[in-house]
Amino acid sequence: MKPFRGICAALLTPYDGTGKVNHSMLAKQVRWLIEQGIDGFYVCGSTGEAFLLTADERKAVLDTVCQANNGEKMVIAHIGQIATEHALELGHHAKAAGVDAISSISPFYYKFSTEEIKQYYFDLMNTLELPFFIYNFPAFSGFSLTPELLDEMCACKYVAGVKFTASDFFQLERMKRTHPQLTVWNGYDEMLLSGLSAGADGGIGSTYNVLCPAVHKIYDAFQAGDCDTAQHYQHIVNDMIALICKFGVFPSIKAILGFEGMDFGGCRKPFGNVSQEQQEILKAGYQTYLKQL
Ligand code: MN9
Repeated sequence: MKPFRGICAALLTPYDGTGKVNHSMLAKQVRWLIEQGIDGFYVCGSTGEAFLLTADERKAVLDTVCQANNGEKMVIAHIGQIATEHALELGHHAKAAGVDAISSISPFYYKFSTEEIKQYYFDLMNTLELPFFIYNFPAFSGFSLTPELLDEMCACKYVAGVKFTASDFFQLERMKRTHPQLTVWNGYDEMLLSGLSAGADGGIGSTYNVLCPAVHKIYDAFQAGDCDTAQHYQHIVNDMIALICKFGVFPSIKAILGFEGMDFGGCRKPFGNVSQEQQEILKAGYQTYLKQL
């Protein structure tokens, strides 16, 4: 099994001129990221527009990623849905596709009780019997995985770790301290170094689709104990992330991929897209970024 650590891209979903998923572009992106030094892929998460895709589209996206990856890097399939049964449908497909691990956001929109959310996770893990990463993203899901709840969830042997998209690094530190065997993935790219300092084993992020070389330098320098270099690259990365956040995360990253010759075709509505003027600013920022590598 591949080690669950390092820098993973939360893949975006490209569309063609008719709004359909562009599978050849997706395969191209996977191969390009492998050349860029990526350690793995998180498929159909928030960044992949999971909840703007149909279940069939999500399955097809995962198939394309697995084929293009050809077993080289780790693949984590996000199977989150509101209904347990729907998540399981994606989970069975992911297992057959041969993924290394699965992951899910907590069921959202309805105010499910903690007990119901716990049961959702146990149902997925015990049915699918694969390493599982709990996707903790309170800002979007409205539900926060506490260290205490993680303790309870660890009664299940399939818990492999947490994708921690939050900025309470005390919580992250407690989780890792209590469960050193788990992998904790830092989820906010602009705070990768902070997450690593608190004990994270790596990061899964949207901006790694375009910033992998510099982000890997943060990770490698931190592993080597060179915090000055790690901080230097976090600053360079954050100059770009600040622009990306200002103009809309997914449309901006797709625009930058366009500068690399990969036309991702914007995001699905109601997401908007970047303007011509914003594209120019992103292009200038990206050129400055590239010069600093
Ligand atoms: O998966 C991503 N979260 C979202 C994590 O996109 C909602 C992050 O990579 C952020 O996009 C990134 C920019 O804030 O940190």
